[in-house]
Amino acid sequence: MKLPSKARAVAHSNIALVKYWGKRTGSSADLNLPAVGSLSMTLSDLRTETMLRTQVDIDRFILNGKEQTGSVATKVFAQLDRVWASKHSGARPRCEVESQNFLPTSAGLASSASGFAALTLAAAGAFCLPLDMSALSRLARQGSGSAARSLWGGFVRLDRGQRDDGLDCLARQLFRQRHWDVRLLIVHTAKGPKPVSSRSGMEQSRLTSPYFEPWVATSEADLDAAQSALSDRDLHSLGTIIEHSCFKMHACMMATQPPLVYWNGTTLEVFHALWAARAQGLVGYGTSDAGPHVKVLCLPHAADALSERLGKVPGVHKVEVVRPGPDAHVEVSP
Ligand code: 2P0
Repeated sequence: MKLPSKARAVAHSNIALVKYWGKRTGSSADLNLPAVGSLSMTLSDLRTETMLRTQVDIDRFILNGKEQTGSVATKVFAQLDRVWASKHSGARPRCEVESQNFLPTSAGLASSASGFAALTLAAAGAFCLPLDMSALSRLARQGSGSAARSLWGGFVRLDRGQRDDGLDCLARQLFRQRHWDVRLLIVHTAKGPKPVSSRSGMEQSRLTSPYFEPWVATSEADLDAAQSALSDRDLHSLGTIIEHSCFKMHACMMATQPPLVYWNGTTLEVFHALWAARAQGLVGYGTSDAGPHVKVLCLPHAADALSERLGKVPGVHKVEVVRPGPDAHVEVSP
């Protein structure tokens, strides 16, 4: 079978409004099944662009212009193996993967989400897989849980499922990009990568945090309530749920042994400033991931004033404003 010579994919990053933290046990670790479902907004602007070339002699992975070796490259080649083995038998062709992240890498801004989604889609194009987004999302999830949500634009839900084989752990688009014109402010409170990877942090939480089980038990209700609030374009209801989901996740992290504290002092100051603004009628709701940055969901008319206000909190480096982003896509060259 003659493969295309190259495929170029673009996938946008996403931020979970209802969070994913922790893996299911009792099934193969390679399936990377989440303990809880999640619900996200895909982001405009922040994205990964990946070019995959097949007519090469050795596997290479170049990220932001620099060749990567060690565990980062190993994960990328393992993902190529998965995508290849889902349709073909025999040896996978050697590949050169060149990715550009238009966002900070490993800083709690979901570079693995857009990265593994773009990689999976580029590999699917280059290896002649059917472009069935649901199936590709399952493969992307095996690379990184949050990547399962980055195949679609707009608002996406990933259900945890019950089956040990993971076939019912599925992501789907709930609402398209244009469903609701909201803004997400990304309030940067630090520079550089996070100290503990999500994958090892999650496992530590599952093993040691007394709040892990309640976290899992209460997540499904948050998902359903968030979906309903999103459907109604009800910022107050959605905002209340996203802050609750974020703080529950961080409580679970902080009660891990040793403590997992992804926040810095500025993170908390930003939340206080956000709540003070809200009390005065300037409305936004915050969330934060496995990193110190704060993301604030608000309506367009509040974005500028809130950015200005949060940008003045000491320790804040910059505030970016993004919107709901588009679907991932791939172009294949013969
Ligand atoms: C999320 N995070 O839902 C949550 C909130 C971090 C906190 O998904 O182990 O890099 O590769 O599946 O996808 C980060 O986790 O973890 C993440 P793996 P991933 O966005």
